[in-house]
Amino acid sequence: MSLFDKFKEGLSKTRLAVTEGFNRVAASLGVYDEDFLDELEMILIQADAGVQVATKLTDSIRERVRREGKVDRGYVLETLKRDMLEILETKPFQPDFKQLNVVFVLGVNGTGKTTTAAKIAALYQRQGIKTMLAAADTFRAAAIEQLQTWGERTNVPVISNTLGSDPAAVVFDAMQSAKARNVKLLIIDTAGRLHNKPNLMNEMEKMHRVAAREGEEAGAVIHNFLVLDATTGQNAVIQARAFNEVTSLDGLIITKLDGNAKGGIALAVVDDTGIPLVYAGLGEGIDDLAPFDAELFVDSLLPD
Ligand SMILES: Nc1nc2c(ncn2[C@@H]2O[C@H](COP(=O)(O)OP(=O)(O)OP(=O)(O)O)[C@@H](O)[C@H]2O)c(=O)[nH]1
Ligand SMILES: [Mg+2]
Repeated sequence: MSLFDKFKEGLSKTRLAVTEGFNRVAASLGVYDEDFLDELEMILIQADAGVQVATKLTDSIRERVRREGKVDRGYVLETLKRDMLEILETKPFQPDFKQLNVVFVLGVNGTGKTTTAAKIAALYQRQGIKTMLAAADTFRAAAIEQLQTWGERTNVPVISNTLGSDPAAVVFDAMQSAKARNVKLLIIDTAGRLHNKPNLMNEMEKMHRVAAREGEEAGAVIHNFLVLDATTGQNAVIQARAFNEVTSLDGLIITKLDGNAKGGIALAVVDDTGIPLVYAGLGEGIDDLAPFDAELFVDSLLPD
């Protein structure tokens, strides 16, 4: 399956809502005028693009409509695409594998962190990059087993400790092991944490300190990815803001884009935070993760 087909299939519900809405309104009004733009704004809001983005996207077309009374379909779609791409301007995750890269997978409960950690590991392991996983969610018994199961299935070693142990100690062990085995990509799965719980945020800082200290000599590069669940809608924007205040985020991953019509949230979070999207979760399977591609994303969303 091509990456475009993957996006199209994963985003099919959002695509259906946006495309059908667009075509229905166009057919009933028969013209692309100010009324059409009001309706389009609603369609974008319903797809969870957020009020700010919906207004921004339609206002840029509105200016020309005000001057000329109406515009044609081609102009609407071209302008939408151009402006969406401008919002989504991305910075793909292309680490230098000459040294060790440490990826922290962060986020609130249940967003898809563990699954995403395993998916990223599988993606690079398959490309021949020496990869390792660390189970730094020592809070939930099932979390450690869940990661170990993924590790076995994908042939990626998993560093773990016992339930209730200090997650920073797991990070320490994983850093030693990664350096000893010449690992190039260490992915650290972390416990779900709420941004308004100081002790959990302190725990995160401690993990970061340990990784930075243990990685310094080896020139390790640390990346912080925040996993957001598309089904939470606009709350994802608040989560991204809050995590970014405490730790500097290098990338966002939006999961569960499949199965719902809320794909517009990608536009809302990037517009609000300016943090690039690095991956999109498009299903529960190990291969259902795609490097985020703004062009494919936008083409998957808009009518042809
Ligand atoms: N449909 C779909 N489901 C997903 C995706 N990513 C994760 N999931 C599902 O979401 C559920 C939660 O995933 P986990 O990876 O356990 O989430 P987590 O953030 O590690 O959860 P906690 O450790 O409890 O905070 C699982 O049932 C996953 O299969 C995705 O992209 N699409
Ligand atoms: Mg987990």
